[in-house]
Amino acid sequence: EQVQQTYIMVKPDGVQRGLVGEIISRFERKGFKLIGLKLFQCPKELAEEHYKDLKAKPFYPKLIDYITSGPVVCMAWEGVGVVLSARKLIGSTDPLQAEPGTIRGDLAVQTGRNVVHGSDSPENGKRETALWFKEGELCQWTPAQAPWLQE
Ligand code: DAT
Ligand code: MG
Repeated sequence: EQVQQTYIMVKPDGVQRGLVGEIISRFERKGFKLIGLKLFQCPKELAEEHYKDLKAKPFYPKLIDYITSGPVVCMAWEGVGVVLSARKLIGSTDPLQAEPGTIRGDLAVQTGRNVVHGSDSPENGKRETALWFKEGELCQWTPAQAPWLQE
């Protein structure tokens, strides 16, 4: 029942393929609250910090090259249960395994081009939101639809 934050990012392939609006809409229409949004060219150091847990993986260098290859769209979303729910909307890491109806299931074919990132725990949601956004870039606001989403 706790309000959580999650960091969602349209990766460079999603931006290049013109999928930004499509991807934002899926979280927006679900009913989560957008508290941060920007187009951003990610510096290598930030990509390395974001993916530091994967440093030992063979695909890590390619992953860093990919994430820094062009602009990304950074988003922070807030809501009760938003972290796990966003992961479900995104689908499995491998788009060929991702269920139809999910973002990766509908819009991608390869793990190395899986169009979107989502935090995997409430702790990482906070960590990644703070990593990608400065404090003044986040907005606390009350959507007009709030009473129509939750009783
Ligand atoms: P997710 O993005 O679903 O949280 P992850 O945290 O395990 O997945 O990995 C981060 C990203 O690294 C993933 O979105 C794509 C890339 N990746 C993961 N496993 C990979 C693999 N086996 N081969 C190539 N890229 C991989
Ligand atoms: Mg992950």
